[in-house]
Amino acid sequence: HPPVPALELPPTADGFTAQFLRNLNFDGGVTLADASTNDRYLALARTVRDYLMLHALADQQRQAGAQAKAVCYLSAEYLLGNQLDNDLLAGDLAGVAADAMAACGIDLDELRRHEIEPGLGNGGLGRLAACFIDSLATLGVPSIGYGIRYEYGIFRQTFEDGQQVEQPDAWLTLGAPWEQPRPEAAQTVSFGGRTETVDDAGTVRSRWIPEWNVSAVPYDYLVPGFRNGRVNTLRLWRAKATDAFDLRIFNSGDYEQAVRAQTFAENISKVLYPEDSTPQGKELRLQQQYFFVAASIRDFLGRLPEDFDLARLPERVIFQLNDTHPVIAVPELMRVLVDEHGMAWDEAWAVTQQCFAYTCHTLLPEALEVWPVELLGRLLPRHLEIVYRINEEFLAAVRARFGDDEMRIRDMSIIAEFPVRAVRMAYLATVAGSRVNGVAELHSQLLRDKVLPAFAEFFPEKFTNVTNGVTPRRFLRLANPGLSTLITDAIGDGWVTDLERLHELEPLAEDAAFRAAFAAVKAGNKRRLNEVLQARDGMRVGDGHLVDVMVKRLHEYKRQLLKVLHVVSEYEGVVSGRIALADLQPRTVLFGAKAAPGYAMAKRIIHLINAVGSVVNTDPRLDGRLQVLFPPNYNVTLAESVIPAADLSEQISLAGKEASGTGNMKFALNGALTIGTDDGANVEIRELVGDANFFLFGMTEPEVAEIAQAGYHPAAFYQEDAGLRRAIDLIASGAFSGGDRSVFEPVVSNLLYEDRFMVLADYSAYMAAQQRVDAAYADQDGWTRAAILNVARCGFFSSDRSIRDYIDRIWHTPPTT
Ligand code: 26W
Repeated sequence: HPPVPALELPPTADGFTAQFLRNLNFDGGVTLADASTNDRYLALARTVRDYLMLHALADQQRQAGAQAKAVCYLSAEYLLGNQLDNDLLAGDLAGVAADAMAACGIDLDELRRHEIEPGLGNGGLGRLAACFIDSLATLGVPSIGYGIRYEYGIFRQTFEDGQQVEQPDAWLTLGAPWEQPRPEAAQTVSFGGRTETVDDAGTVRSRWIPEWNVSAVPYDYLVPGFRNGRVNTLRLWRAKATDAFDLRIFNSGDYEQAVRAQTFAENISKVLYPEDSTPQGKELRLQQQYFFVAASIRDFLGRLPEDFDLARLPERVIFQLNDTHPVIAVPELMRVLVDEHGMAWDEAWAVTQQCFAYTCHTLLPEALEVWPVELLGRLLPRHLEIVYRINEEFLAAVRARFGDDEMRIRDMSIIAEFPVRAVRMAYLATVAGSRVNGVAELHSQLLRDKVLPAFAEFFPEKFTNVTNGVTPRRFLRLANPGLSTLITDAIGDGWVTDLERLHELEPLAEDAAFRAAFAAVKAGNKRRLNEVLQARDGMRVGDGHLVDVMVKRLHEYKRQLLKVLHVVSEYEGVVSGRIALADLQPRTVLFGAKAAPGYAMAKRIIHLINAVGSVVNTDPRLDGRLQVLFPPNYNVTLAESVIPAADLSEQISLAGKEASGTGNMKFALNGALTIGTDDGANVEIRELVGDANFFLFGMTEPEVAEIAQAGYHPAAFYQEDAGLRRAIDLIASGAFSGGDRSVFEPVVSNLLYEDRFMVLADYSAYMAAQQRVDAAYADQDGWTRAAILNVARCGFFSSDRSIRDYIDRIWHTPPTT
């Protein structure tokens, strides 16, 4: 085609400015003089995207015709965080953008603050998916992330009288400059109806006659690699009513009904389910799951050459199942191969088994999704038949190997019989996938031994581990510019894509000047956090305080209550005179946590934290030496300010319950010391940083299993430990609820009589570990040395390493150039 005026590469400030003004004028329809903050932000975002698009187009050109195997990452959640800084960094555009904004008289920081993060995930699983697509692009692995474009992401949390109130997250209302709708690439997804059998030249085949359709419209996000010219795609699907959908009803003459039907279809991508770990079994959620995987499979198959032999599909794709949420993709691929392409069942099953792999992200039995047969049969009748046949053949294989051991058959059946007939999605994924992985060494071990033991015996070769990781671009380079500069000055900037090079910092732990510089960075990060907290919530961490942080979803197994008991004990100690104020290490305890809206106990715990904070923070007897901060609406953006400022990272789940944790990695990588149990990836962090640089406490998983077996009696710990008794009694007395003993009574009685996660059993060990923390912090120089060693020894936790492990152990998809 004729030459078109392209953006200059490498980018210049003048070129950037010109494109920015074009976007402002022609896309935004305003002049610079009249532009609002939002106009300027949208034009800036568009301009950044334009530059990335240049790379994306060149990348597509390079990859066109290549026959490389691709990863399709199927995830119902992507907790992306802000895009602007991420894309400026990856595209090496920060300098020109800053110059261009200065030339236009625009405050770039104001535009940064204007951005609303896409919160299309709940917590660890969604954030992991976001780190993984960053690493896939940086490593140059052909890959597509597929998910759902929720109109409302994770709710915005506010507090009223210390209690959580949820507000809708209307993240799209001011425009969505990072996405590109591709309506021409829409797919139709069907639901409901029935199946019928047809005689196809002598073979009886089943076919699906669905009842209703929705259209899935893709919205593409550019996923740039770190300065490597690679740009992958994150394709998120939005539900729209199909024309046929409306027409049928319009023709019936019922206009209102037709519009209602449209709303019904579009509800599918309306809102992210805010439950993290306890599935609610809602029909709409199953609709969401099928909606996005059906669209994604069709989309990927549509990228293959017209005459492609689907028997060779495993040479071209691996679908990675991010937990059980996308597992309905298994019967969907079978249906497409058998019903739509006429492939023989056995061949289709062989293909399907090679095309899927499954990652489990939990150990809690209640988190494993199970879909009632009644619901599945109503929504996806053909898929239910397929699942039944998969199960029949699988159980026949089990019988062939172990005989008619009915106990074993009942245990391993993909169909559970009680309390209702239901499909166990984790079992389906395990039977169907080529690999099953846990997300940390301990988790993978427990997955084999406790969650899926019969399957590990039957398919030992399927089970593997890939320890989680986090992207060093966002969580070190961007979030901690001070430390990044210090590291780069010392060892060069290769660490950004080769994080093991942080080991080169180890000798500097013995260098007093480096320690001083490191401590100065931490102090600066605390000031930066204070600016953010002050502006956001009117809060600040105390000067000279140890910054003690527990940020993660609110869940009983994570044991925010153990942290609360520590705070209450310290408070009670000072107030009762048992602890001299001068002996109290000044500390700010910072919490961040959202509770699932229907999780009553988690919400009570939030209320308790706020209640304890308002008493402790204002009691003159504490003189500000102990502060509890709970900024609402913890999200990726706040994490980026909090993590670099932390001294102490709280990773205190009951051993055997936290699959991995990834916040734990982010803190250690930013030079916080961990106080933690022997759980999840804490185990690997401690092995790498060394016992001397980690505060370990609490029961091990085998010890937990043993006391659970013997019968756990929390009240006994209350009886035997005077400190614990005083803390619990103080809460029970109404000291944090204006004298009203009823407010926290459910929390107290749960602790005393149930305590499913053994908070009381670990209390004394935790208190002792906190004493070791205080003693260690008193030696500031020693603390800094340990912090540096944490940074130097955590290169393993790069998500680049995780992705390499997935490639080696599961995907076998080499990077392309
Ligand atoms: C509502 C159903 C449901 C069930 C499970 C929703 C969400 C889940 C997820 C599996 C919960 C989750 O995010 N798990 C976390 O995954 C992280 C990434 O692997 C781990 O680091 C965390 O330990 C694990 O809790």
